Amino acid sequence: MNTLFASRLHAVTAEYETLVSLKNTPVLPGNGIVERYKNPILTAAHAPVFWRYDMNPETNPYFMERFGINATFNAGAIKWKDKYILAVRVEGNDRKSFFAIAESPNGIDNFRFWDYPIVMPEIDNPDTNVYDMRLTAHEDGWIYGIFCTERKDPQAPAGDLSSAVAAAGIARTKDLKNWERLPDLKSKSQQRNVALHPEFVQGKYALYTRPQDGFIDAGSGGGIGWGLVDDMTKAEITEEKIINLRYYHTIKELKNGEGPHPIKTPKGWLHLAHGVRACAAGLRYVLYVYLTDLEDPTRIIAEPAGHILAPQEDERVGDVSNVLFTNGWIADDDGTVYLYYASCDTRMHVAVSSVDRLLDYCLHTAPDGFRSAASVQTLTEIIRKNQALK
Ligand code: M1P
Repeated sequence: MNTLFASRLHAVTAEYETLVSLKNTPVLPGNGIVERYKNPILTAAHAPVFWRYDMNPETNPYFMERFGINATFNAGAIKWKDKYILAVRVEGNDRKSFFAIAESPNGIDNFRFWDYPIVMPEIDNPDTNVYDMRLTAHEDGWIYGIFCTERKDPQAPAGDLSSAVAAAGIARTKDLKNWERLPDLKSKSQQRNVALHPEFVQGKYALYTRPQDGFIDAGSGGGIGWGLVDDMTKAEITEEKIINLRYYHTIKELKNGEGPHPIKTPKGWLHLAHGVRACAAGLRYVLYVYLTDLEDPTRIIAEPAGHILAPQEDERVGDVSNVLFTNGWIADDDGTVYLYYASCDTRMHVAVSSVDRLLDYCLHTAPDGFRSAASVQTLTEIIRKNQALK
């Protein structure tokens, strides 16, 4: 082994081990609703050394990267065999995304990737890019992964090499290693941010959707949709209704999308979603929560105004700046909730709350009044009550 190879191997491995072993700590006091943790839980540098490097000194005498990883983000999540599991969107330097499982013993640090990425079978019309998988352990016994599959727009004029078509890809597994690919969801429009509800509703599978006119723009797609499906092996939505609308001058004016599937609580289904607004700096993606009825998951019971998490400090900068995005959370049996979110399509973070706290937040925080005067009225009421305590 040459000296250069040996010293680089040593340095790169030591750097990796230090990174993946870092203990994480909550950022306190926080806002009482949710506590962010200090370190990102996954970055491109968390990709194993044996993914990025050819470890053979004969074929890689300079110990250089042979497969660069650009980003690790937008992970689905599930508690499985007592481990906190993320199905991570890993993006190579070649811009292609794929899925890989990372696991942690405690949900907040020590995330390590499994040795191999997920080999997602292709269908007749192969995906160009796959990303943002939502994991659902459905009551039918399968774990489903619903993700976005992107292909070049066949209608794009010659020379247009960016127009694409988004659809919901569907796969299922029993062990998170072997995946059975099912046909893509059929629906009237393009789709992204589709998530599977964990229970049957009226004897059918239920999907949260995000109908959109084009690849980027939601257009006439009015918000987060809902549709019932008879059979996931040939999933088709014929009737889609919007259950969480976009509104003028709110955090979800331009687009919104369901995050992971909702958590069942005694007071309703707790939802986590992203909202997008436009501003001079471009698009701003923030996270919000809402609550729907246990019997009718499409009926909103409560939706506090504004975001629960928005990009701050280092989270603001990355490949696609000013973005927080989520498609994974885990509710433990003791009620602790781990919210996994990505910043700027670059890295993964965790914030921790509890079912009780999120319900309290939903049920006792004022909804959006859609006008400045209504916000002032809400604030005045809080101040008046606090002053009365003196
Ligand atoms: O770049 C921000 C996000 O943009 C898309 O989300 P949406 O369809 O709601 O705009 C997705 O491509 C997502 O992966 C990405 O994080």
